[in-house]
Amino acid sequence: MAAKVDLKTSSDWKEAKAFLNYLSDQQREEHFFCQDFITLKKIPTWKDSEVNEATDEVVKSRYQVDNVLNEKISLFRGDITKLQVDAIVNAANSSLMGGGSVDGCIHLAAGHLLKEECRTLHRCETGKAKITGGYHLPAKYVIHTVGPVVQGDPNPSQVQELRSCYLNSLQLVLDNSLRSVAFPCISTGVFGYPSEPAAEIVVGTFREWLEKHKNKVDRLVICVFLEKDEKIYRKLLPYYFPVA
Ligand code: AR6
Repeated sequence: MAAKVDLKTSSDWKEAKAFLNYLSDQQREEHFFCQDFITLKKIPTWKDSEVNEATDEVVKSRYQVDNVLNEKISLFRGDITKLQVDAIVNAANSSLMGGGSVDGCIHLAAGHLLKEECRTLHRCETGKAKITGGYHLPAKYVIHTVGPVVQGDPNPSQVQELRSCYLNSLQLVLDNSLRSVAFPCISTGVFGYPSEPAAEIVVGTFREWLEKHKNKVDRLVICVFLEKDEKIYRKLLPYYFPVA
C-alpha cells in the first residue's frame, strides 16, 4: 500500500507517482487541477463527428472505408490539459523543463512535481519522446516530444523528425500498454512548422500506424487549439479516414 502523500507540498515525485497509481480512477479525480475535465466518452469519434457534420463535398480517398479505424480517431478542439485520457503528448523543448504555449499549460496544470520528474530525464533530442506521470492532470501520463524548429518550408530531415515525434510517442503508448492518447499540433506554434504539411504528416502517420496496431489502442485524439487547425483537419481527415 502506498503512503498518503500531500501532492502540494511534496517534492518527492516518485512517492507521489506511486501514491497516484495506487488510487482508483474516482479517488484520482480529487487531485485533478480542474473539475471540468473531459472524459474519453465525451469526445466523439471521427465516425460520429463525420456523420453529424456531413459535407456535400465528395472526396476520393485512396484508402478503404474502415469503420473500426474511424472509431479509433477523434478530432477535438480545446485545451489538451482537460482531457481524461491515458496520456497527453507535450510539444516540449529539448530541456524538458517547461516553456510557453502548450508546454507551459501542461506544466502549470500538472504542478511542480512534473518538473521534478522531467529533471531526471536529462533532456530529449528532436524527434524522440519520453514519458512521465501526469500528477494533477486528468491524464495519467505525459509523453514529452520535441519537434523540429522550422523556418520557411521544412526540409526532408525536418519532415522525418516530425513524423518521428508521432511514431516515438505512439511507441511509448504501446510500451506502457496505454489505450488512449491525445496529441497537440506538434511544432506548428513557436517552432514554426507550417500547419498544413504538418497535418498531412499526422493523418498519414496515424492511418498507417492504426492499420498495424488498431487492436492495441482505443483512441488517438488530434487535439487542435486554433480554428484554422480544426478547418485543416476537417478537410484532410476524409482523405485518410473516409466514412461510407
Ligand atoms: N491545448 C492544446 N493545444 C494547445 C494549447 C493547449 N492548451 N496551447 C497551445 N496549443 P506550441 P511547438 C497549440 O508553440 O510549436 C514551447 O515554449 C498551439 O495552438 O505549443 O512545438 C516549448 O517549450 C499549436 O497548435 O509547440 C517549446 O520551446 C500547438 O499547440 C516550443 O514552445 C503547438 O504549439 C515548442 O513549440
